[in-house]
Amino acid sequence: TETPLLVECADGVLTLTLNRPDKLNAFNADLHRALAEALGRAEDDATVRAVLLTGAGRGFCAGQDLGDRDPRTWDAPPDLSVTLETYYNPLVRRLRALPKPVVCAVNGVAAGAGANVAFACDIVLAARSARFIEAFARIGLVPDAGGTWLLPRILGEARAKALALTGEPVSADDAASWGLIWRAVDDEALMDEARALALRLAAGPTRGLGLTKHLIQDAASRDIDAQLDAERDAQRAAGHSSDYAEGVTAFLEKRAPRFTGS
Ligand code: T3D
Repeated sequence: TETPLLVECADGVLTLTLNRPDKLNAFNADLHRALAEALGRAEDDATVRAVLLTGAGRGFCAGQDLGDRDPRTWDAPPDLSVTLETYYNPLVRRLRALPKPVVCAVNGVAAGAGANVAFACDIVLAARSARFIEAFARIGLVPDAGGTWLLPRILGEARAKALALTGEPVSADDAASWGLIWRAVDDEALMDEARALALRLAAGPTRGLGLTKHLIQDAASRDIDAQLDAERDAQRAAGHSSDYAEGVTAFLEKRAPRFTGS
């Protein structure tokens, strides 16, 4: 059988392509395990300085593979808390904990956990034809993969509830103007733009970028005084990176910096 995840590393970018196109790249256990392993590599391998996540075929990801949840084959319903604990929650935690930027190129429809996993990435570009669907209500579930945390923070309760309760699709343009994603781009330009962005980030001051990502994520759970303390501590660490010394030297020498990620 085909590998459910294509993994390629070049020029500091680890490109992960969800590869179950016949099922719009829906998550099954094999795909989850492959993603977990690849993100583990992104953590451990210092030559990986950015991750690019995308999907093969016409969809990005249709969420959980419902073929693996067929009630006609049950004796009793499955305990879905187990799959969240085993797969979805660790995936979202890994994406957010990774001290390196994760770019997501949403090439087509992103539904259910597929939408919320995209939103958990650091910079999300979407093809203008892509749609985001909080599909959970359509099958009697609640939004997972961080959706109920993220949506009200970004959208406010009114839009968050409307999307989650109706399962209505959101266009890439609306997702961008509502702040759910960074940018909607023309379909044919998506992968070039996403690759260029990932390459640029991979050539950046990785230490400082990772610290910045975590400061911004953690701000939601801190007050201003605690956040100022966190900035102080992160700046101390950034100031000890060799990329900081290189950045200032390059500025003073009026040349482009050559960051190494250390
Ligand atoms: O269970 C747990 O562990 C709990 C965790 C839950 C997390 C979740 O994500 S729950 C939400 C699960 N996802 C959905 O409910 C979305 C289901 N899919 C759709 O509603 C539609 O496919 C889309 C709106 C995403 C796209 O529609 P469309 O018309 O562009 O495509 P299509 O024809 O529906 O799908 C194309 C093929 O992909 C089709 O197969 P076929 O008929 O060509 O053989 C379809 O069955 C398959 N497919 C799409 N989504 C899934 C899927 N197969 C299995 N699971 C899917 N989620």
